[in-house]
Amino acid sequence: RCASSSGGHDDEVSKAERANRAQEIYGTQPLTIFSKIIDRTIPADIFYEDKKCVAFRDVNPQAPLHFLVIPKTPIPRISEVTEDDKELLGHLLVTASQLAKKEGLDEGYRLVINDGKHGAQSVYHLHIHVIGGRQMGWPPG
Ligand code: TR5
Repeated sequence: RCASSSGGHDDEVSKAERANRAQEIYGTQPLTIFSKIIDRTIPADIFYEDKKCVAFRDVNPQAPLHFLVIPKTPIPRISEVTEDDKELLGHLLVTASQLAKKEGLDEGYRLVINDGKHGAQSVYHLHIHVIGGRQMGWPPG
């Protein structure tokens, strides 16, 4: 069982609420754990890297295949992007699509970007979830 094996939905939501509260209190966040993954000070299963982004497997997978595509530059969240980020955002999506293909997700998959409190974002470094390998439901929780 992949989904919610350790703690489940409520844990994820409360983790996200704590992170959101920290962001409200501290404003611009200090670097997150994802920056440490990028610079290899914290281990992660990085399976793709280029000049602008990295991709690694989610430590708490919600499906048989679940990985994250993140920019190297620490943009905190999708609601804070600007016109200047257009090219980078396009690159992240194209990379997600190419990696999904490489990983064999030829029956489809789900891309997710969580933002802020209502989006249940828990790490304030922009990331695209690529989730697949099983039938997804709709609407999401
Ligand atoms: O809830 P949002 O959208 O912010 O997603 C954050 C995601 O990061 C979750 O799916 C977590 O399971 C994932 N995550 C958190 C950590 C982590 C990770 N994926 C890979 N490696 C990780 N390390 C080493 N540390 C984490 N704290």
